[in-house]
Amino acid sequence: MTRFDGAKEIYSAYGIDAEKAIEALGNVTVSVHCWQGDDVGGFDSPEALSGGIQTTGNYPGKARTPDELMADIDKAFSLIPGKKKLNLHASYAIFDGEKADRDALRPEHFKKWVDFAKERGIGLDFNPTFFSHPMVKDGLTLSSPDEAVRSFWVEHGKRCIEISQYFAEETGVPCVMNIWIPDGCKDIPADRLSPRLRFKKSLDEILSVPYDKSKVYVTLESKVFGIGVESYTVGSAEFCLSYSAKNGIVPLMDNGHYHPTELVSDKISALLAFNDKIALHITRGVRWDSDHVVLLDDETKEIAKEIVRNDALGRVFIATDYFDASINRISAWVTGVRSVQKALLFAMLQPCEKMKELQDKSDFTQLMVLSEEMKMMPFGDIWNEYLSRQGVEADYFGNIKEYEKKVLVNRK
Ligand code: RNT
Ligand code: ZN
Repeated sequence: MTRFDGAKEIYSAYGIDAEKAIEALGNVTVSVHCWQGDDVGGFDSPEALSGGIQTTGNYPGKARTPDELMADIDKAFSLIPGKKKLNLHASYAIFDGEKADRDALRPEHFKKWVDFAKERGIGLDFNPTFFSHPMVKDGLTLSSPDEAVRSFWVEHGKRCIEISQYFAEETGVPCVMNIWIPDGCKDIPADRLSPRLRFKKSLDEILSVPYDKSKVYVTLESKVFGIGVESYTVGSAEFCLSYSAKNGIVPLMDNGHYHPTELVSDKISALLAFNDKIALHITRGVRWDSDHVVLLDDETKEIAKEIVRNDALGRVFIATDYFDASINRISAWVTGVRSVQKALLFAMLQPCEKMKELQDKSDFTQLMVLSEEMKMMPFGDIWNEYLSRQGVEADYFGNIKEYEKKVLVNRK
């Protein structure tokens, strides 16, 4: 008997079908962020990373060109099982001849990414880039009181909707376009309302561009604070939720964007009660929104459980968002995305119905015992079977080390 057969039997004693779980996991798409490969650098300007987000570390091998980033994505994707999308930022535009500024970006500046996606049979997601740019004035973009600044960024948003629709049409896969702005204040503002009203107006203007809602899903990401933006963020949770609800767009929760005792796993069901679709940025904040690599930790598992046991896999856009420059970047990619997938598989292997029954009977004693029992189940054997069926190596470290020696260390 193989380890998988043994594990399958153990699970089936609890009424859990491991084969079904493996099949279901193979159908889940994770949108993998491109920006782990180059520390959120992008290719459109030499500006340093700004907007209150930060990468730390200088591990060798950061991708410096589109070709290098594409090669690294290929390497990472070859070691990540299951369905993937690639999540791009506008700052990753590729210019052949003349450069275009953010308010003049056009589909052709992303043609190489579309070719890349088509060759690999994957979809693309997109993000306007409202940071790392000279038109960010006093830390503000869509909420700026300077009309030239505000309208520049509105135009950027509009261009991005056009590009998102182009992605969807070319790849045949709907595109999720996420809006996140870094706008806010380091210290106590005198006026919290006006910037929010300007942000609201800017979003209305961006969304006035006609687009096909079956092809482009616009999402709005909130945030509690950022470095240098500690006292006030324009796009707070309440603002973004209210705007999304009123305007028929999709709320996005990044689990690094809340106070540390708040849990996104608890928020998912609240949003599912009111939204057909929701979106997630899965990350790991350590004491702050530090964007550490996602691990198979308790909160990641709890997030996955909330998606799986509420039968919401078709309603939640799952994306990763972290950036670690202190370790091998490809390993960071693979470890983080695999962690999300492991968490989903773990959730698929829970006796969810039985557990709900126990809750309804208020039998929290048995619920606790059963939950703890589940942690000791031979989950790893099911995961390994999944990897082998997907034709992906379980041990990726050696493979990545080889690539580091052959390719990454030569990037000086
Ligand atoms: C920042 C947000 C945002 C970015 C990316 C690069 O706090 O999480 O999603 O990480 O757009
Ligand atoms: Zn995010």
